[in-house]
Amino acid sequence: MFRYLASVFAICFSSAESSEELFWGFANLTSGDQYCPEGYSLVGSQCLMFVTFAEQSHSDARQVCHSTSGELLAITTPTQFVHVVNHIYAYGYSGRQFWLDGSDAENEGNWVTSTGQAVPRGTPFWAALQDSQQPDNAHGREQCLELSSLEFFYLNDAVCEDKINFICQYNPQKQGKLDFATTTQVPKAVPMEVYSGQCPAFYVEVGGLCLMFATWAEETWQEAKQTCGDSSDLLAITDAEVLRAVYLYLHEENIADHTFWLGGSDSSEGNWVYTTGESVPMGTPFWGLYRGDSVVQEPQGGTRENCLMLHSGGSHYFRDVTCSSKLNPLCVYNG
Ligand SMILES: [Ca+2]
Ligand SMILES: [Ca+2]
Ligand SMILES: [Ca+2]
Repeated sequence: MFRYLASVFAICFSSAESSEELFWGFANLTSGDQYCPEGYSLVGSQCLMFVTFAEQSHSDARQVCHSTSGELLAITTPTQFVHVVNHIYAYGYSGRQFWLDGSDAENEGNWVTSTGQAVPRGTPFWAALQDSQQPDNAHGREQCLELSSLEFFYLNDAVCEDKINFICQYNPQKQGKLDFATTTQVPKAVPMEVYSGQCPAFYVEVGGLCLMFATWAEETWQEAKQTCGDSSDLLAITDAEVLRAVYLYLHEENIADHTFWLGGSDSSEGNWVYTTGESVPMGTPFWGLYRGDSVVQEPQGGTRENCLMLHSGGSHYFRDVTCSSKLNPLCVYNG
């Protein structure tokens, strides 16, 4: 029975590998569990088990995953991360903490999965307050990777002996020459409008878009809109893959000390829209965390803060700020 289910899943997956959308639509016609072994649920393109019936240390949790032909879940792409976080909120797991596959126990600060793959660092994966980002190796003793409700399900390093819930990822061909984990986690081609020509002067191709990081201009949000001009808009980020690409570019080019305007605003309080008319995605993994009296998620400025920025000190997550602040425009070419 088990082998039968596994082979059905493998066939369904491989036939739809080129189109996650198609697979997802197809799976929705019937129970998603039909494509996953007992206990596992289809999340994005992976069979995952959210183990909420047990609280274990990191090593004990790994053993449980192994016993169901799985491994602790490795987070590898922003798109996969979005699927996991949305599933947690949709299924009412929102008060919990979950172990993931990842540790720096061997070599402090060098985060790797159980197969030796690098755990992606920075935004939009790890939790960030307005002035600091995980991992913080608190008290010098945090060496295991978790998703914590206390950090709005961003990544955090925690004490490996803590007993918490965990997420297993079905991994039936672990010993085989075809690595299931690899085939399911190859970053999918991200559906976004790709500008196929060369980018105009001052624009660089990032995440399939032509972007201008106007580090020379310090302007209000309204002024920044003007700076982008007729053939550009302030950037509208609706895809976590684009946020990742922007974050990596800022660090590659050593301009991560700059804070940029995006095109989002909530002139109608709480209703965040871009100048392009698109909705601003809310929650994790877009908006940063903010520590005041307690840790909350942005936006937190109410009617005082109505414009959207990628804030340098806050690890370039989304944050609301006063529209009269003087920041650098981030424009996307639409010509
Ligand atoms: Ca930590
Ligand atoms: Ca506001
Ligand atoms: Ca704010």
